[in-house]
Amino acid sequence: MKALEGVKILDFTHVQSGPTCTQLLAWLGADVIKVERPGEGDITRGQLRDIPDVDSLYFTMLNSNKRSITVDSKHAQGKEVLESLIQTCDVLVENFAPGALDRMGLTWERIQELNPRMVMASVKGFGPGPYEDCKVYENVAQCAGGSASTTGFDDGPPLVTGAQIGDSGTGLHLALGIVAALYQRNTTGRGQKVLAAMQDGVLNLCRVKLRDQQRLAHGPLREFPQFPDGEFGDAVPRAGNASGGGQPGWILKCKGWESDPNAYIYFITQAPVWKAICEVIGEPTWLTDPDYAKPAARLPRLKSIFARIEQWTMTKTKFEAMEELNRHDIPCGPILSMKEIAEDQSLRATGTVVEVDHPTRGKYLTVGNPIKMSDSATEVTRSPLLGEHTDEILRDVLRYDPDRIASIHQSGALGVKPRMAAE
Ligand code: CAO
Repeated sequence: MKALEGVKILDFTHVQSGPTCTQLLAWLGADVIKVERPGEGDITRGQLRDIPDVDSLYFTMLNSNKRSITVDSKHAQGKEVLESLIQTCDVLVENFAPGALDRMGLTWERIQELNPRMVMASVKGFGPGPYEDCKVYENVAQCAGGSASTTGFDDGPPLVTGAQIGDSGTGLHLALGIVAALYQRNTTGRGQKVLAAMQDGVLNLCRVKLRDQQRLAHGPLREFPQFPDGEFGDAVPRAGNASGGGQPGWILKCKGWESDPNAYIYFITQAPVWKAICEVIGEPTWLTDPDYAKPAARLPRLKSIFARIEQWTMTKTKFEAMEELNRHDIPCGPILSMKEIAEDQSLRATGTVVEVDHPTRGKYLTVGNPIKMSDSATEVTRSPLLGEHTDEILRDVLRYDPDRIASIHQSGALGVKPRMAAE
């Protein structure tokens, strides 16, 4: 038994934000039926391809554990199929550009008419306001949500981050909204609309920076690298690698940094282990020296303190430093490359990195479910081929008889007839 067993999701999502949401729901046990445009399907199937004519890793890594049906939503009979699916499913998830679903005739009013219990969940770039009609991709959301202006170094331009906080982050927010709406439906019997705007999702993840914006009114941000010598303007500046929390931290070089771009460690000068830090790096006098003994005294000297600690970290590899510092409970983190993560056996053992077999691609790695539940285990299965389950869904989910299935195929609403999944 899985947590969301019995929940049927009509997955009208594409690209990244929506698919991350429905993939999570599939891992939690929901039956996710991905509706795709006949012929081409989700645009990511063909984007960033590494092997010709094979679904890209972009697609396969965002669409595990789903079934695929191809339906032309603008074809009369395709619309009929979609409306039957709306009547059968519990949740419709979509991340089309604003207005696209309405243009298909699937307004919220129509959806409620068809199925008052339906939860309709959407990702949009922006919530209601001046930008509500804009199309939005990941980095647009990072910029509009406050991440880019606060990321990077003070003397450089704004930076986007590698973590897909706009897409995957918003998918996560939406998944939570869907699960909560399903829970509320148990009491009310009604569905509801759930909206996660990417700008809002990014801002939610950047809330510490809005905290700092308000702190700025009361004086300089003393844990920032701009303190004490630099200037603070009227907006939160980029903090480089400074910690966003109350424990100062920085990225320091380790042995091999000259040739290895990831031979670095994140070092946190947590106050309760200051004694251990001083002993490990060989600066015992810092324990009693009034310039170093107390956290507030250290703030204006962080640059030189980290430079001294770096002299020590440069004598160790990042893994040696990690081992030694953790022996003293000093919080730190090696800068792991994607190669190291892909090869990490402990991540494989927990199912966080999973190898999956695919009929046309062969074996590939994907990121498994980061949420581990004691009574709802996740087995990651491969992404579906385009339209692989079209007939299976018409037959088993919509209970259409063979004549009806044949007639819909004949109409052209499903594209070219795919092979049955079992064939
Ligand atoms: N059958 C027929 N038509 C279909 C279809 C199907 N099965 N599935 C989709 N379509 C049509 C839509 O109806 C739409 O047509 P109209 O514009 O004529 O109404 C069309 O495909 C394109 O949809 P779109 O506008 O959503 O796609 P796009 O590539 O132009 O824009 C994106 C992509 C992501 C910018 C836009 O969808 C968007 O802003 N989404 C919301 C924010 C979001 O999720 N962004 C994250 C993207 S990941 O970085």
